[in-house]
Amino acid sequence: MQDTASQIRAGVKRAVGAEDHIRLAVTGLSRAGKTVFITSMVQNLLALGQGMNTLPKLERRLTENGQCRLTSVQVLPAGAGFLPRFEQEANFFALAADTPAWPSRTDDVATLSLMLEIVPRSIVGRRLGSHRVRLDILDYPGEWLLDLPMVEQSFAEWSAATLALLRTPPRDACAAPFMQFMTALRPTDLADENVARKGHALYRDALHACRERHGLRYLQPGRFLCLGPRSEAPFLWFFPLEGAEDTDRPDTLGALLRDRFEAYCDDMRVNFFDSLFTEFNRQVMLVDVLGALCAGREAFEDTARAILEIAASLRYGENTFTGRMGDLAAQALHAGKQMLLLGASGDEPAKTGPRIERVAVVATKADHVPEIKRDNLRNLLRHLAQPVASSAVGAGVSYHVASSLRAASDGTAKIGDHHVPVVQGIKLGESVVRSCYVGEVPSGAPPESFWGQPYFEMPVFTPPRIDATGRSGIPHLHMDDILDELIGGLL
Ligand SMILES: Nc1nc2c(ncn2[C@@H]2O[C@H](COP(=O)(O)OP(=O)(O)O)[C@@H](O)[C@H]2O)c(=O)[nH]1
Ligand SMILES: [Mg+2]
Repeated sequence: MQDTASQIRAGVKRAVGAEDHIRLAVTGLSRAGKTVFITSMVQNLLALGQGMNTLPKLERRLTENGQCRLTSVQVLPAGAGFLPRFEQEANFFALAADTPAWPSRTDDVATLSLMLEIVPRSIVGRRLGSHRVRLDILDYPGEWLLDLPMVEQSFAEWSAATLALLRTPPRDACAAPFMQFMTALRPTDLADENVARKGHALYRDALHACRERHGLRYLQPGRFLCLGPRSEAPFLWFFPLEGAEDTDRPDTLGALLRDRFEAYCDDMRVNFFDSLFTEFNRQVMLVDVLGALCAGREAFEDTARAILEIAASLRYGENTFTGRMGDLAAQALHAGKQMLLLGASGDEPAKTGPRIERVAVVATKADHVPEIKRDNLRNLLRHLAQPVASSAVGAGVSYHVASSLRAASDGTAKIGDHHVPVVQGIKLGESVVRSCYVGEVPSGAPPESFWGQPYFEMPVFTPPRIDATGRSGIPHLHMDDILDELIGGLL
């Protein structure tokens, strides 16, 4: 919840027509639905700006005397930014084509900015002109957050923990070629680039096999799966090594792999955790709960573990010097005092990125289950994402069940003598609408009996035909609730 002081500050800013700046990070493991979520959010905001009621909850908030106070929504030009741009148009064209297709797969970070022009509520504010809200959206792979524990480990610690995990089923079968190669190596062997690259390629294959064959998610390093910038730079060519304490002698394989591991961790810290990551003040965490449920027990438990690590990242920087200084500065500001922040050396200004004020945790693709099961889905999400609430100290955390693009609708079908709730859509590769009874969604930790038999299935539906002009937005489920929770207070 925002405190009263910040509400007052926001109110004053609005009254004098100033600009609010929201930095919204959207994350989730790959295939969680980030690209479709952002495409739908942006398209529906653009349509709302043109007077279409695409996001009813926001529209209600913005309507005064029968008039919508939102006068325009624009995508801002890219400028001279360093980050790749989110391909909004290409994604929308894919969805709105004659043969609608899901946007193509992306694994990198991407960004897009919108400007919302709003007529202020107050008479004073209105005299001063529109109130503007700038919304910077950042899409980044949740897999990268799994690297956070690595940056606090030594190469030897990371190697030992990773190899222990690789020896457990079902990882062991996926990692067999890598383990066979690696166990023949010694840290004291002379450094050989061919060996390092071969080991790296085999380790990467093992991670991919764990994800593709078993739906596993707790896989490190995240950038071996979701490449991102400088994806073929030599510092990425490492792998976990047995006995990696023994890396003191230069020119050995152990020293080479350790140096690369440390360079990788430094790069993640400097270019991601300490810079990009500290700039957000809103976070959306997308979780494909249904996909994890469908992939079976190991995948589900591994997803839970990955969420635990991702949630811990919300605490990043909290106990650091700069984090504490940020709190002191906020208190001073509260007391109306000015304060100069100094770094540990006493002469460098300390970095104080904005804190995340709100976190929306979302179970995606909820159109796969009929309405009557969506409460269960929300409860299951809460169960999975419990650590988020305890990690996001001081932030408002909300839980949602949503579909960014509704590809299936609710219906009923007769099974035996009973009418049962189903969802109806066109399965990918087919051309007729079918009823799908997808099965049960447990309302919390799935009981033992759930895993015994396949109780749940998840077909891929074809996206529906949508208005190619974009003016009608994109049909969704509850996207307006999420946006209202995240930015409603500023409108
Ligand atoms: N039925 C349905 N499928 C969805 C929805 N959102 C995403 N998907 C499916 O999930 C896939 C992955 O989504 P995407 O946004 O590319 O995931 P990302 O890797 O997190 O960016 C898509 O290709 C769709 O098949 C949704 O709201 N409804
Ligand atoms: Mg994507």
